[in-house]
Amino acid sequence: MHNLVIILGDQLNIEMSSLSGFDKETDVVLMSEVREEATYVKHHKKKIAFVFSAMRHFAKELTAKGYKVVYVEYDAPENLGSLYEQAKWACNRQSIAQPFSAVKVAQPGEYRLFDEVSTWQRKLGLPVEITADNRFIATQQFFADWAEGRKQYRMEFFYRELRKSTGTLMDAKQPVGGKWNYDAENRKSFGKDPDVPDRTHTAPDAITQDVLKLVKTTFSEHFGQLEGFDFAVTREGALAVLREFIETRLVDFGQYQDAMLEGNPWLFHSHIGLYLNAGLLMPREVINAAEEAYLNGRVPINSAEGFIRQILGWREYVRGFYWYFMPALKQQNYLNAQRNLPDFYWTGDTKMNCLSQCVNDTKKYAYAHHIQRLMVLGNFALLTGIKPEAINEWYLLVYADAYEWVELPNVSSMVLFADGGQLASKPYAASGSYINKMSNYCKNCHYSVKEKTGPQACPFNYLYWHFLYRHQQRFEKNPRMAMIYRTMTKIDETKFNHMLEDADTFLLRLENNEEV
Ligand code: FAD
Ligand code: DLZ
Ligand code: SF4
Repeated sequence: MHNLVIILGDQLNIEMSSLSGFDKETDVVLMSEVREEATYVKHHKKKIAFVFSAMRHFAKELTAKGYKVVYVEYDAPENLGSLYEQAKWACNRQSIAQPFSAVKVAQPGEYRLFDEVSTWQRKLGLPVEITADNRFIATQQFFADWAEGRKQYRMEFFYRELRKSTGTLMDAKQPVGGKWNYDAENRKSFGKDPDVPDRTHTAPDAITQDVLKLVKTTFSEHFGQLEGFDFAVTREGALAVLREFIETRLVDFGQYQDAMLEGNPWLFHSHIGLYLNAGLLMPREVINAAEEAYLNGRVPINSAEGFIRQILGWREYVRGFYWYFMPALKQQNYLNAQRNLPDFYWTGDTKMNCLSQCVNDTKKYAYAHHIQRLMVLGNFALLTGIKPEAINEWYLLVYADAYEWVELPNVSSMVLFADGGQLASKPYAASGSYINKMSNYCKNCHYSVKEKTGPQACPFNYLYWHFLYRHQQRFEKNPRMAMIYRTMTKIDETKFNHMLEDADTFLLRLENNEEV
């Protein structure tokens, strides 16, 4: 057998299933930087720089270990622009090796590419083996077995199954500490002068410098700032980021995981999402490191459990959810949201300080933390009814950790409630008071978070009630929303009508692309 093993830009781990059984005498790895993957959405410049540099470093690492690697750089004359064309080229290029008897590739993370690769066997006239995507702990079948026969698919119960089956944070059959979930202890905001440790900065080496030059000239039209690139681009570098997180920030991760701070999106988060999603880190080793820190008494249970839940719970769950509900998930629009994406999602130019800060963090770093994505950027999209395809495209291209398998469930199901409640039991809608409680954004805002109506009122306040009012029929029977609908009936009618009018005026301004 002479195998051509294709390694995609987010499969950068020597333990990938497609590399298992690799014969260094006869097999060849193919990696290519291709136009199709780099431009199917206009990814943030920092994301492309990260993926290309990490790919080049991984190819070098494989070569040093004796693997035969054909690496096609973006500007190379033999670059044909798509993964398929490049695979065909490699198969036809007799000089690389003996004619290949098979092509191997680990299952692509995104449905679009999986669908495409599934046609290769017919088109290439060669066996194409799609091996399991082993960058996750749970298989797709594990999720499907759990989901079978359920009406609701709540992360919490899936997570408990994984805690039990992997023995993570378990004391025999009971959760360590007696509780499955410590969320109630994880909602602290910052005081006046929070002492936040710096994140890990990785200086670009020569390979990264070359990639930065390429991205600067080739992808100048893409979103985001390239300057200040300091992501790790190797497994070793990613492990260093993980280590520093475990040693310096995990201890406070729990209590501050929902807090936001002007000018600093990094806070006590781990900043490893991009490394996990590119294969530089594997979820099991990350979970083990956090569990060990708890068992050694270095971090409290609410931090260790809260962090592990993000990875063993949310990350595994959304990936299973994606494959279980695709391709239908992409078409969902339960709330019939039809609005175009406002320009300020690209520019950050809005008088709403929370949104301006979160967009600017995103532009600058290709990063914003979970609550910025959910309760500021997402909340606004939900309340104003931005159409799923527009806001999904935005989220897919702006973050360095974004791939459709994780972005789509988070945006369509969690943020937009577009699946009608398969993922979330109620929409994550909130007024300005939530943002004010969890951040210091409101202090520097043109609008006043305390005011509910009038030109100075925080738009989130009246948009919140407008949202609840226009979807009343859908939500008033939802037991988790009964209280808020009871509160709604108690609001003075004149004041309520005033809020609805303010919301209509605001939505009209948004539609006309006027400054808001
Ligand atoms: P931490 O806060 O330190 O969390 C640790 C890890 O847990 C993350 O690295 C990630 O691997 C995992 N995790 C946490 N929350 C989630 C979640 N909801 N879904 C899946 N994994 C999770 N995450 C992505 O990896 N890619 C995306 O494209 C993405 N898009 C999102 C869009 C929206 C609207 C929302 C609300 C969330 C999105 N998330 C996405 C989840 C989460 O915001 C990011 O994983 C996290 O902010 C990455 O930063 P971190 O590594 O510092 O995470
Ligand atoms: C994200 C990305 C980018 C920007 N470029 C490439 C590339 O040039 N070559 C490649 O093999 N992979 C790239 N990727 C990652 C793929 O888009 C990813 O493998 C699919 O989205 C499936 O998850
Ligand atoms: Fe955002 Fe409203 Fe606070 Fe301004 S007042 S920062 S718009 S929540």
